[in-house]
Amino acid sequence: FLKTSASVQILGCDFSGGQGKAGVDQGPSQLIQAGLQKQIAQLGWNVGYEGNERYERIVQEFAGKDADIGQMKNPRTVNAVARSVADRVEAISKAGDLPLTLGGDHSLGLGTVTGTLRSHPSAGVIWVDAHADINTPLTTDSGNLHGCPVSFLMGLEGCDVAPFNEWVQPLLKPEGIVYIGLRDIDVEERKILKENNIKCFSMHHVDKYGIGRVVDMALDHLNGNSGRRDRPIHLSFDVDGLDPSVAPSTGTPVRGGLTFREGHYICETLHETGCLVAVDIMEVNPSLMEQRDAEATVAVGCSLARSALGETLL
Ligand code: Z70
Ligand code: MN
Ligand code: MN
Ligand code: MN
Repeated sequence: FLKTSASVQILGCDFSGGQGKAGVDQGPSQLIQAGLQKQIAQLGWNVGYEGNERYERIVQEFAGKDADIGQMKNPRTVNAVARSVADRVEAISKAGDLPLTLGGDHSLGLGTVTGTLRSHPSAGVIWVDAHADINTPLTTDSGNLHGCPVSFLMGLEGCDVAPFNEWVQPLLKPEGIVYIGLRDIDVEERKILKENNIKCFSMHHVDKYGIGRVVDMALDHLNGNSGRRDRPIHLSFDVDGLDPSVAPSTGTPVRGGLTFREGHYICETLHETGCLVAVDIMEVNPSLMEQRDAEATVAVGCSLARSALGETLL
């Protein structure tokens, strides 16, 4: 657990193939250039940084030869990248370090959560996002695989499909994930969420209960209302969960999102549990909007990561 791990290993995933907009592959290098590695070191962690060229090589390997499979776009590339991410996150986690994965688009979540669950089979997931990312190859209209990682993690109907079925295991149970921040859900995703009885705190719930009670209820849900708070937690934070006024440079901004403080409160509280075993900061796209918007979005990405690693607690 985070309590005992003294090292953070940053995995920079320069990858945009799970959606259609270029530039999200520049998220990791911009977060690093903004000083993230040093900032985390100043919190008292040993910090390593790896990744980028590994994923560039995979993207090159499939360039020009990755035709759609059914609705799915860039399936071989997304598959190979997620598989590689899963192996790295697993290895980092099993070495007792905390993997901090920087995206890149959220199709990477298939890799990060798989890696975590191989290392900590009992881990629960907190998925902060405007979107549920639970389309299947059968329900996706866009064909963008960043809208599908959660369904693959659960092995929902339609996900037993090549090339993913060469390695993806249904490691995540519907009761093992909680969403916070939802406000843009497709019709068929809504059905999937209902049928599988998946715990969702939409922006409506954040308004109704306040972020404090929402995070409390999320932790209670993952811990089976046991009163104990000892389940390992993977935080997968899509910056579009934040309001576009806070994180404008992202591929699919949706108004009415989490405030700066609400986003940070989630990270701080999860740090406070001592049970965080992995963190993802996803969908930072510095090429969108004005330069100052990009800088603000990169800065908030760094700041969320620092909060998850204990910055704001005294
Ligand atoms: C839509 C789809 C999505 C992020 C957009 C959108 C999914 N449900 N995820 N932006 N981060 O295309 O499946
Ligand atoms: Mn997402
Ligand atoms: Mn999203
Ligand atoms: Mn559809």
